[in-house]
Amino acid sequence: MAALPSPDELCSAAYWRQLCPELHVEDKAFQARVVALQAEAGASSPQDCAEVRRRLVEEGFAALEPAQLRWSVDVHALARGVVTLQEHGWAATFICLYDEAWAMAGDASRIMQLATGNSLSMDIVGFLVDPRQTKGFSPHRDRQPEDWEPRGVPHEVSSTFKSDGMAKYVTLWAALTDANPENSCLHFIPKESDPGFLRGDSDTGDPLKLCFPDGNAYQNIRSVPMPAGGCTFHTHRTIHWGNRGRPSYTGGPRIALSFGFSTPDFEPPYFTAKSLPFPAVKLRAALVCAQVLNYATLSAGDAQGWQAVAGSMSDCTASTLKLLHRVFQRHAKAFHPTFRKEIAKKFVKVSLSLSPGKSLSSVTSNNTNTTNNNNNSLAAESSTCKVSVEEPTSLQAAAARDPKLAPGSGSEGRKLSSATEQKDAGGRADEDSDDDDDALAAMLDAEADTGEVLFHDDFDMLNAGDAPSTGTWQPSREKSNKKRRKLERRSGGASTAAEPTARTKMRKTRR
Ligand SMILES: O=C(O)CCC(=O)C(=O)O
Repeated sequence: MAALPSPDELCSAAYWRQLCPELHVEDKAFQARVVALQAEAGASSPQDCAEVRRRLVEEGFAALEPAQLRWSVDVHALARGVVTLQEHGWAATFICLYDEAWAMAGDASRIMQLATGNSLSMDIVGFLVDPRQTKGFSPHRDRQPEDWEPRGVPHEVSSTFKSDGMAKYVTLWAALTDANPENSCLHFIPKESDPGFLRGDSDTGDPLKLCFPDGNAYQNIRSVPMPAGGCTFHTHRTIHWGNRGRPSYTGGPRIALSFGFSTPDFEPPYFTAKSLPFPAVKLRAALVCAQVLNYATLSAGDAQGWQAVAGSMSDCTASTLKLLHRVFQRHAKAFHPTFRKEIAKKFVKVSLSLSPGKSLSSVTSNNTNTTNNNNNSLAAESSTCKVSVEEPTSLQAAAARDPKLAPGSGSEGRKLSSATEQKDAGGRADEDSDDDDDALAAMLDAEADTGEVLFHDDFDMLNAGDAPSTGTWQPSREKSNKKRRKLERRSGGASTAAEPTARTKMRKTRR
């Protein structure tokens, strides 16, 4: 990418059309053809859907071969699109800018309706695994009590299953290219071999150790290689991962698109289903930008997994994060409050983890060698996304952030210090840096939006200046307070954070 586009370009159909002319964006004729095809027949037979249901309840995962599926679009065209996007510096999830991805979401929704009764939650993520550089996600469960408790769902895992045993959250993972152990495919631990599946995980124990009490237990692992056009299914409690492929592998990358499906009481859709089957391009752009931020905390705990999601964006700087956040903010009102809160937290957290001019990959390299000081290999922060990451030391290192959010080095082809980006990212780099502090503004916006104190620790830490000395910028208490007051005045009054009545701290949680 010669220069990052402006938020306007990012939200325009024309920009995405010229990147992948083979695909469609807001093409009414194409959309009508898809809808007609979908009306003719389901994407899989009722018998196959019934078998998926049975296997999900019995084992926690299932699979359908390409011959059992009838997608309304060409999955190879989607895979080529992901490669093209990657070549232009965009994460695989940006494939959701195209009508084809939403056509597939519609097909998947029909299968899921029959197999589970769950609806599209809009947690859609693209993966491109090049075994020479990246791998699939490390072992994790998609959801933990920290994710559902804030929405009022009881802590007990049993409350996240329906009375017939079906999970209230199920993922459909579609292989857009062949996926096998050479280039990474998915692996599952069956429900009956996983004590924490229904019982829950302890904060200190390692769920994987419980699954593998002896050598024989490793034989319970089930690998599911899948040709392009096939798909797998797993519940939110099923431990799964994408393996590390063979580094000397010379075939094509493994590309996949995963769609989350939930019940509204467990996890409401990120935006209303009324926007389906083909959401407006602005909404797609906002969702994808938010999803990249949503998964960006992975950079600290599973660097290569993060690279599979983000591609060359894995190396992005504060300026790119800011651009993503800005695009999301433009349409934030269209999203569910819990998702808005989640994205604000993630944006703040990731932004604060960056040193001046540094990229997310430098956070990664700082953290990959650190030992996880808890015993839980599935440990994670609270996050409504499919990742399990070690709690990054980012909050402790928060004062290492860049006050001017100065554009820094980008990855191949990404000129993050481009004029376009600087203009959008403020273009005011030489002006009052207080006005540039999007992370602080995001904290206040999110707190005003939710009426909750979400960032107490971050404010305190910034004010106290107790972060480890990194030789980089550290705001003084006075400066930070001044900035806060200024932002509060701008947003029309003090946020609830100014005089907290109930303190809701950013919690360190585990999965
Ligand atoms: O593709 C991968 O490596 C991981 C996929 C995954 O964890 C998911 O879709 O839930």
